[in-house]
Order: sequence, then C-alpha cells, then structure tokens
Amino acid sequence: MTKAIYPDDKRKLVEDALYHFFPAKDRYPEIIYKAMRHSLFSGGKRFRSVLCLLTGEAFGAEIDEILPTACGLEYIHTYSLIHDDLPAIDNDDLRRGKPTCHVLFGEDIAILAGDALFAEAFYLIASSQTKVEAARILKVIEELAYASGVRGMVSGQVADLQSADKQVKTDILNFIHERKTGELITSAARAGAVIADASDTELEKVTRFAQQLGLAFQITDDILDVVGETDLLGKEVGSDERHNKATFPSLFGLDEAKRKAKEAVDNAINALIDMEVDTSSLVDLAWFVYNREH
Ligand code: GRG
Repeated sequence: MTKAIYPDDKRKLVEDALYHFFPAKDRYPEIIYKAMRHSLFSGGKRFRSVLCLLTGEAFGAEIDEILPTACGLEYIHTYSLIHDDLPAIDNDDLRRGKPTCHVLFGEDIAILAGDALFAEAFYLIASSQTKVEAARILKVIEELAYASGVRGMVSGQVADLQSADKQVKTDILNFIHERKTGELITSAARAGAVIADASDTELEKVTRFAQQLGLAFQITDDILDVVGETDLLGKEVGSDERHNKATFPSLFGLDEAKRKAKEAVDNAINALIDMEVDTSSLVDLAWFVYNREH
C-alpha cells in the first residue's frame, strides 16, 4: 500500500496566493477583516485548493490561471467551518488548534465573517485577470455555487443536523457525506479541469475520481474523530459521538469504515485509468487521503 506525502509545495503556493489576494490592510470596520483573516490564515491543509491546482495542472493549465479559483475554494471552505463551529450548529471552541471565530469575535461577527468570505470567493474568481476565457470562469462559478448552496453543502449540513440522535439508514448517511463534504471536493477537481479546458470525457472521469475521493475524505474524517489525536487534528476528538452524529464508524464499526475508505480510494484511482494525461499527482493525493492522520 502506498503512503503518499502531501504536496506541500502546492499548499505553499495556495498560502502565498491567499496572502496576495486577501486585503493586506484592515479597512473600516476593522473587526470583520480581523475575523475573516483569523479563520482564513489559521492553518489547514488547503486540500480543496491543492486538489484544484493538481487537477488543473494535470490537464495543462498554468498555475496562475488556477490560483484565484483555488483561493476562492478556500474562502468557501473557511466560511463553512466558521458556520459549522457556531453555537447553533456544532458549538466547537477549537479549530486548527486555535479558538474558533465566534469565541474570539462573538457570534454576530463570526456569522458575518462567514457571509463575507462566501461573497468574496465569487468576487475574487470573477474579478481576477487571467488568460482564462470568460465562459470558463462562468462555468467555474456555476460549479462552486452548485456545490456550496442548497444543491450541495447546505443540504448536507441540514440532513446532518436532522440525523443527530437518530438511527439513520445508509442512504441518508451517503446523502450527508456526498453533499456536506463531497460536492465541494468534486467542484474543486472539476473547476481545475474546466480551467484547463478538459474534454467532456475527461471531465466525467475527473468527476467520478473526485466523488470517490470526497467519500474517502469524509470516511477518514469520521474515523479520525474516533481514533485521531487532538494535537494533530487541532480540534477535540469525539465530537461526532457527543453530538450523536451519523458516521461511518457509528453505523458500520471502525474496521468496516476503514475498508470502505480503501474501497473508495481504489474506485477513485480506477476512475483515472486510460487518461491520456499524467494523473500520478492525483493518485498520490488519493493515497494521502487514505493514510492521513489529520
Ligand atoms: C457555509 C456553504 C456553507 C454552508 C453552511 C455549516 C455548513 C452549512 C456546512 C458545513 C460543512 C462542513 C463543515 C463540512 C465538514 C467538511 C470537513 C471534512 C471539514 C474538515 O476539512 P479539512 O480536513 O480541514 O480539509 P482543514 O482544517 O485541513 O482545512
């Protein structure tokens, strides 16, 4: 079994681009910039943006063409984490080893920081000058809006909230994982491929790859919430159990959850077979997901 190393060079590119794009100086009213900046620059793997870069690159796009979208994905992801941590949702005090946004800035500002990051994501993508033609930028915006709204992440989150304290069936668990986590991950890979002007057949394979990758990512997230270490994860473990959440380990047990994660990684890698471009970086990323400890 391959133990892949995370592409830190790509993570660093995203980190630098986030510093480049995010306003360097707080404007009036400063607190909202401080709150957004706190959550955006508090660490994190930058997984969705790295996936977008690797996919775009595999199909021949230049890094500079992909970075605004990669950063937009990170804004949306950060938005979802800020809102997920709120007292009305998961009520978590720790994220990436640091106090959550509402703990530092209050619930009102945290809600608004999330809202602002969501809008800023689309502003960044739409306003960045790149060589990518307008029709492809529009398609990227469609992908990300689809994944993060009621067709994707929001519905997953609502179903997740409704599943607490209930015995849910596998189809509901799959719905939650596909929408809450899978859609944004899928949109990240698709957006990279769209920027690179990949063909419809290639886009289909990328979609299948990313859907299975997203499933594996969420199963390993569930597993780490049971067996992970708080120091490595930067958040309290056992949160799913405390909230009585439906997860793969709670429904199937740890061993079966691990087997399902491996199956999803195998499916993801198989989806890339017969591609004419070099997809080895995507295969490595899939192995990272399976073996990850944070
Ligand atoms: C904000 C669009 C939007 C919707 C609101 C709150 C909410 C509805 C959705 C929450 C979605 C959510 C938090 C899903 C969890 C996904 C997940 C596995 C998060 C952890 O991602 P990592 O491991 O974290 O990539 P890092 O810290 O590395 O960035």
